[in-house]
Amino acid sequence: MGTLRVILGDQLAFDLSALADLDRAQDTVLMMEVLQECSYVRHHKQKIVLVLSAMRHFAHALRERGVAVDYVALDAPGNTGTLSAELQRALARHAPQRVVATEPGEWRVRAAMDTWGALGGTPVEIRPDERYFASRDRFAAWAHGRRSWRMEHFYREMRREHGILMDAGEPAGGQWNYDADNRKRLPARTLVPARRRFAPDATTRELMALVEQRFPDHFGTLEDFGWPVTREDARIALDDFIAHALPRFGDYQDAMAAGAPFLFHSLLAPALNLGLLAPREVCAAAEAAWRAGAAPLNAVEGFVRQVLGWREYVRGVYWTCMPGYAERNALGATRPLPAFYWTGDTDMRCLREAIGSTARYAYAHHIERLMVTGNFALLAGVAPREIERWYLAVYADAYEWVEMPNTLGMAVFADGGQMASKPYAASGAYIDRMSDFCSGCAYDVKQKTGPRACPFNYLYWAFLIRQKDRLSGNPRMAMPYRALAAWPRERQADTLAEADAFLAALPSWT
Ligand code: FAD
Ligand code: DLZ
Ligand code: SF4
Repeated sequence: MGTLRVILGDQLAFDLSALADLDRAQDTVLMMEVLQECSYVRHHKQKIVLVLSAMRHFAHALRERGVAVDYVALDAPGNTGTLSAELQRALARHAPQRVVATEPGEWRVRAAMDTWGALGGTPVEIRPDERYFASRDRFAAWAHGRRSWRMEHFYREMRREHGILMDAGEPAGGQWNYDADNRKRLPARTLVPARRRFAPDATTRELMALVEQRFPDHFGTLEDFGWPVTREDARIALDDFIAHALPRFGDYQDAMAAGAPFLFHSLLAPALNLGLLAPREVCAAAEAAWRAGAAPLNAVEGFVRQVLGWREYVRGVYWTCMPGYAERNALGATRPLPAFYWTGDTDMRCLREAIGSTARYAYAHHIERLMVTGNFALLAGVAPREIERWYLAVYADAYEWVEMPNTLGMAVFADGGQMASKPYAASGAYIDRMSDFCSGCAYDVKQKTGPRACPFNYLYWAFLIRQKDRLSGNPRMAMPYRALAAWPRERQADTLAEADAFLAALPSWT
């Protein structure tokens, strides 16, 4: 046999580097469903179904193109449960001249891949993953020698380099950034578009039964599974987003609303991260909508900023800072994760909404992740690794390369400012401004202390008091620390005591 070409579950692209010089007559593609990848965190049931179903459909599409695929199913006899041991068995089956793979999205898997060359003496070639705008080297070159890294600087270079939303060397519309237009609260009775969801086909239904049987204790429910599992359906989802949601994506990018978990977001991250869609094509589709007059610039720039900016930036941070990044804990946070992150059982409505849609759809949009579940973990001093493992488990789009910097860097400031210039800490007033959650909450967002006071209020100030030595020198934190300086000593002590009592009463997950 010629070359054995390994494709992982989140590498489902026909133009993957591992397939570049495929010889249909001699080569075999190896795809492996393994227990270890399904259980290294307690993945949401929908995430396991999504990945395995997309893998099975991709294998089918490869076979339809005349490619030989050796597909190891999760319940195949003799399945050893790990990628490395399955590769070893495949080497014995095929005796290939060489193995070719594309670098994985996770340090842990990369470390395993680096041992593959020693498995039986077959040469192993690991190729760069070319599905991104910026290679790992490109990001490292940008980051090298800079005292601080800021997404905005990197993003502008990417816009120039890839000619996206550029006119004659200048940013389209004359401005790089439309963030100021993109912070609107959703007016009451706004009609939110129904989103294109995809009913599970026979393959997906079979996997739903398998996952219920093999992973009954994993987080989340399967009833509302509606993710695209093929490239064709992912393209339909992209077209649906561009036509119905993109025009207002910018305006309500930061808004939150009870019972409306998707708002105007794209829902494309699961398909993008699996490889069913390419970041280039989604940016091109958004830009084309603007050029055709079908979507305003603030929406299109806001969307491109997420895909060309944030997504590429966090990947660069991950690979440049790993493996040490995983251990960062700049604020010395040690609290165990409260149990309600898994159960949704809390009187705080904002958290109940965000965790509820997470369980139901394996989805919550960015502001719910950052300013509700993330903000609470930050203010409560949850140990970064505990909250980080939670995010990795519960979302359909979660892979370490993108999840970890968002959690450690953006949500809980565990990297001490490598990624973000200040912690995204906020009191209940922010959540009240950007959502309708507070009106139906057991707590009162206007009250600062007392049994009915919104816990985000005293937790916010207690956080600032506790972290004074670490944060008060940050110029972007000057305003709240100036306010705090005017507080009498007793008020500070009372706030700390109230926060401590609230946190002490929270059951943690055992
Ligand atoms: P949209 O709001 O429609 O955004 C468009 C696209 O931009 C997304 O599909 C995504 O590919 C990209 N994008 C947007 N924001 C970011 C960002 N901050 N970083 C990277 N890409 C971004 N995103 C993941 O893909 N996987 C994760 O595991 C993940 N974990 C996160 C954890 C935390 C604590 C936070 C705060 C954010 C996380 N994000 C993650 C980023 C972001 O929340 C999701 O990409 C987004 O909510 C996915 O929904 P969407 O496709 O509707 O996104
Ligand atoms: C997430 C996931 C799951 C649930 N299962 C598999 C699997 O059985 N086989 C596989 O090749 N990949 C799976 N994946 C995706 C991997 O975890 C992912 O490729 C690595 O974490 C690197 O990003
Ligand atoms: Fe959340 Fe506080 Fe508003 Fe309740 S009052 S929804 S806890 S911000």
